[in-house]
Amino acid sequence: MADHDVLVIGAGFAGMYQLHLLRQRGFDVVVIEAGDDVGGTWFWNRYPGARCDIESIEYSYSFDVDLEQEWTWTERYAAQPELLRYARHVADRFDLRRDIVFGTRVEALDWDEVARHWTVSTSDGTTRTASYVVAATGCLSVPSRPGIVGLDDFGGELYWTSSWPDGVDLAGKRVGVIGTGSSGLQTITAIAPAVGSLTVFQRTACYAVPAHNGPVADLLPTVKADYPARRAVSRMTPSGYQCPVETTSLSEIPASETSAALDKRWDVGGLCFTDTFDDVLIDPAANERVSAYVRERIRAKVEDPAVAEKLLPTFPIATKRLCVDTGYYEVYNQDNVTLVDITEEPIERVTARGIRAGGAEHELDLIIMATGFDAMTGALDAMEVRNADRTLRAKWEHGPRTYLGLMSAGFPNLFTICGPQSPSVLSNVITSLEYHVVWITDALTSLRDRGLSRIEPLTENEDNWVQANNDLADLTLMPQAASWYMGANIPGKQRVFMPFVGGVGMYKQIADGVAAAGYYGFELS
Ligand code: NA7
Repeated sequence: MADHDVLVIGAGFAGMYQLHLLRQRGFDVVVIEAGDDVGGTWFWNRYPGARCDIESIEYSYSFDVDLEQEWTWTERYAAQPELLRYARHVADRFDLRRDIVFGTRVEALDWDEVARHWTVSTSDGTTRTASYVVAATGCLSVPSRPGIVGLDDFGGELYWTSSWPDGVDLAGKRVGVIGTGSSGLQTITAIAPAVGSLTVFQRTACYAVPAHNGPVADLLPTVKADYPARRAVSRMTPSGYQCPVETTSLSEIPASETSAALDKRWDVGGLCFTDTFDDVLIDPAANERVSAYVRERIRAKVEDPAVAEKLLPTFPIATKRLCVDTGYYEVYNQDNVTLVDITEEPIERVTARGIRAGGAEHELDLIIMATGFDAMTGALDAMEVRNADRTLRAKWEHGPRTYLGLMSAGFPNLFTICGPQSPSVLSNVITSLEYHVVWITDALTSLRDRGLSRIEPLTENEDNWVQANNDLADLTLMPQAASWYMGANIPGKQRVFMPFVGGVGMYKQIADGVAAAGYYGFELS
């Protein structure tokens, strides 16, 4: 007999709901969480300006109608403190903490075929057994630690956006930021008014579209009155959320009207800007039209044309995660802000006094690393996941191999929420994780009801799913960018497009069909 029916790794938004639903179905569950509280991404990422890039009315649980009604979001895009408060509220409301072990990291999982359970070893030196393990470990939870020479020699303060401590005083200091993805952009914009000087080290210029953030109070009564219907629609969209503009093909809009169509979406802002053109990731000409439009917008915002030129992205828009900004480009109009394009002036090393790039030493009091994550596979790779002499890390050496992003052949009874080859990071992740939690819980309930205790995908079906994912990605422009979707930000990582590009609605139809067909492609015993 295992210690637990199910062991869940991680108490972020996925792990919390997984605990709640399994408990409701009568399973004995324990959750192991590395942090000291719930919230996952929103527990760790406390850097100045940290904010969600999906609208709060969409980026919220839909599983409980009372929760939906009682929680009141203040802003269109919720900031990190509000998201963490929400996570804590959910933990209190559903009494989740009593089954969560905090401050403890899972280090190894070992499958025992005879006993039919996983033995889970944790950083506190203990082991637990569980019939099933659900990895709710997050897609962007393991920071990338680029090997920049001399980082340890820096004599000033050094912080990572992904593990920002409380009480950092930036006032009047000479600050350097490395990285211009979503985290870098938000940090740069938030700290620019307070710091003495700001030097931004940019490797790749990003596309940022306006958030048009603001209070959401006016909208909430209508949304709350219609939440169930709204959620049902979101679950069938490609991205797991809705936009207030119709989706269309840019190539079908007459040339004389494309500017107006782009202006309209710019005025809406956020990820809807590209999401509402269904050909932007497929048709190079449509993509270039949208990319060029944003470049023009950047030129118009930045006063110094030479600086503006460095800020212009060249890769196809939306093939890397679009950034959502509030005054980012305008920061470069401040006298105390310097942009260093490290493709022209490469970082040679960090010194005791700052960063030397392109032969010049930038003296700094404080360096902020906003250099991203080992996305999608990082958290699973960080654990020893073993079945006899096989490890998941070795199996995935040339890229992740999953069936539906839910399981991997050779590793029975181990589920991943929002694993590679599921829509996850290309979607409103709350929509995607809720779907996986329900799917997994239904599967476990079905196994229990039928007196079964083992589930594993068949290799042939897994191979077909991997192939389908690659084929779908190759129909798009996505593989053209050196993105973390491709694993391109981690030296030595296999370059393969990791998320499922077919969209949330299509994925749901496939995975619903698999379950309805008695878990087609899985071996149950
Ligand atoms: P991202 O989007 O991966 O951004 C990381 C940034 O750091 C990006 O500009 C990188 O440049 C840069 N980077 C990474 N390594 C280096 C080195 N070695 N030297 C210089 N610059 C480097 O991570 P974020 O945390 O900003 O955002 C992650 C997701 O969170 C985001 O997509 C949203 O979904 C929310 P690169 O582009 O690789 O050239």
